[in-house]
Parts: sequence; structure tokens; C-alpha cells
Amino acid sequence: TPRILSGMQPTHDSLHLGNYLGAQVSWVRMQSDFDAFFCVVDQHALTVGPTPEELRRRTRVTAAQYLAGGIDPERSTVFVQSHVPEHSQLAWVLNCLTGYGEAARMTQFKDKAGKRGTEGTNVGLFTYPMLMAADILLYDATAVPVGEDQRQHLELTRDLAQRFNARYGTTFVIPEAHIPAETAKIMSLQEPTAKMSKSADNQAGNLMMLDAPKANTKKIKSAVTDTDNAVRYDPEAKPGIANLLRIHSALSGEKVDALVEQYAGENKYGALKTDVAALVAEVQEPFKARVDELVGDPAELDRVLARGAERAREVASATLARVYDAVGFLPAA
Ligand code: AQP
Repeated sequence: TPRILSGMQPTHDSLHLGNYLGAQVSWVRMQSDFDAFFCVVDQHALTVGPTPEELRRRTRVTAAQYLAGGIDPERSTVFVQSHVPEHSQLAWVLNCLTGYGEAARMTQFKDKAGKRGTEGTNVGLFTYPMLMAADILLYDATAVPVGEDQRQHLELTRDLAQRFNARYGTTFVIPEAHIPAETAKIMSLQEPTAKMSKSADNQAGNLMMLDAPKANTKKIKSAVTDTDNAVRYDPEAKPGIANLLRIHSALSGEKVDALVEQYAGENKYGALKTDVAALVAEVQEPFKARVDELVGDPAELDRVLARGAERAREVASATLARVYDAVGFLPAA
């Protein structure tokens, strides 16, 4: 069976609707056709400087959200990145294969370093894409289900895999990004030209999966739209309405065209928002209840993660052995 790998950073307690629709929904869909690996990438999250308590809590609650969102640990491997030391071991090798300028061109790094300044930016943030490449390449993943914002990092991963194979002989599978067209980019409700993002300054634009449904309803009611008054799908001219239509469509399963007909006529923005709020609440309530259950008694979760780490290490250690041999590291024994 072909493999997939994906992950999320435990940088916050709650996932947002963009993480859920952009990534998790396709994870759930793909787990029946692929040998799937889903990782909580805690080493990536260390780049934002959490306290130890925060990191521990967020790692568990993020894993809980994988399961609550429909990842079946009997079928898929769910694990924590730091439990599998091969990730950082391979990352070092990939660092040595990456050009400084090449890494400096990553737009996510430029955005973040732009906000924090060079002194406030740690080197972990700079080498992040090479660690992400290691996450993927260790598992011979053929596909990586992510949102649009990860496309450039995926391209780098492919480049590094090809470069390694050309220099040292075929070692890695070249992965493809799997980006679901409709939900590739869920936008902020307050700034619908920017993606919904955990680290956004304006949290009113984010729908958090673990917030009270009431709080999300309020945010949806205050979502920025436009003064045109007619529901049409025009992401350029009407980004706020387009975003609400895409969210509706992703959650209800109805086509955007059909929705535009359904909300034809004047003054239908309110009705659209009410329906989106109901759809969000509908997925959120059972999701949140299941997370509370899993986190309340973490024994089950910890068992899943221990089992996941064991299975992940089996695959990762075999790949790393191939890599170490290929580059010429002397065997220890
Ligand atoms: N707005 C989004 N629309 C669709 N997909 C999205 N993803 C993130 N935002 C959107 C996808 O979610 C997965 C997990 O992402 P991550 O944990 O690596 O975090 P991120 O991409 O850094 O997401 P955030 O929320 O924007 O976090 P910050 O603000 O901390 O950078 C990925 O598959 C991503 O594509």
C-alpha cells in the first residue's frame, strides 16, 4: 500500500477550521486507501518557544484532535515527532544538502522573520523546512495531504529528495503534495484575503475547534463581507462571501453553485451566516466532546501514541540506515 504522511504543530491548544478542512478532512478520507502516518510535530512547535507545560499539554490535545476528527488509530499510525529521533537525525543530513539562499527564500520563514526581526528569530525556524522534509522522506510517503500554504515546503522536499538521489543513488521516494482544491485555503473571517492562522493578530478571524460553539457563532455573525448585498461566488471582488460559501460547501457537501442559487435575492448574507454557524456547530460539538473525553483520561491516548511511535520507528530507522550508509557514515559496529 502506498504511504501518506502529514502533521500539525502543537503551537496552540485548539486547531482552527482551516486546519480541519484544509488538512484533516482529507487525512480521514485518505486513511482507507493509504498506509497513513499522522504526526504531532512537537519539534516544529518548539520554534515558537512554548513553556514545557504548554508543549506537553498541546501535544496531547493535538493528538486527541486527530482522533476526534476521525483518524482511526487501528488503521493509521498516530505518533509524536520527538518520540522518533530519526526525524532530527535525517534533518541534519538534509541541512547539509540545502543551500543557504534556498532556505532563505522560503516565504513562511521570510514572513515570520519579517515580523520578529533577525534577533528575535531562532535558527530552528530557519531550518524548519528541512525538518519537515525529513518528516516526509523517512516514511517513503508518495502523497502529503496539506493546505496550500505548505506547497513551497513540499517543493523543497521534492528538490532535496531528487538532489540526494542524484548524488548518492536512489534512496528516497519523491512525494507529491495532495492539496484539496475547494478547501486549500480557508480565510480569516476578519481579513478574508489572509489565511485563517493560529498565529494571526486578530483572533476574531479564527474559528477554533475547541471554543464554545456560541463563540464561533458570534465570530461568523461578525464576519467581514461587502456592501454589494447579493450572494455570488467571486473570490476577488467578494472574498468574505466566497470564504463563507466554501466553508458551507465543505461542511454541507453541497456545490458552491447550488448554494449561490439557494441564497439568491437580496439580504441573504444573514441567512448564509446563520446556516454556516449551524454547520460549524454541528461538527464542533461532538469533536469537542470526544477531545474532552480523551484528554480527561489520557491513558488511551498515551497507549495509541506509544504504539504509533513503535511502528513509526520501524519504518524510520530502516530509511535512516539507508541514508547513513549512502552518505558514507561509518557503521557503529
Ligand atoms: N487557513 C488554512 N486553510 C487550509 N489549510 C490550512 N492549514 C493551515 N492553515 C490553513 C493546514 O493545516 C495543516 C497544519 O498546519 P500547521 O500546524 O503546520 O500550522 P500552520 O500551517 O502554520 O497553520 P497556522 O494555523 O497558520 O499556524 P501558524 O499561524 O502558527 O503558522 C497544514 O496542512 C496546513 O497546510
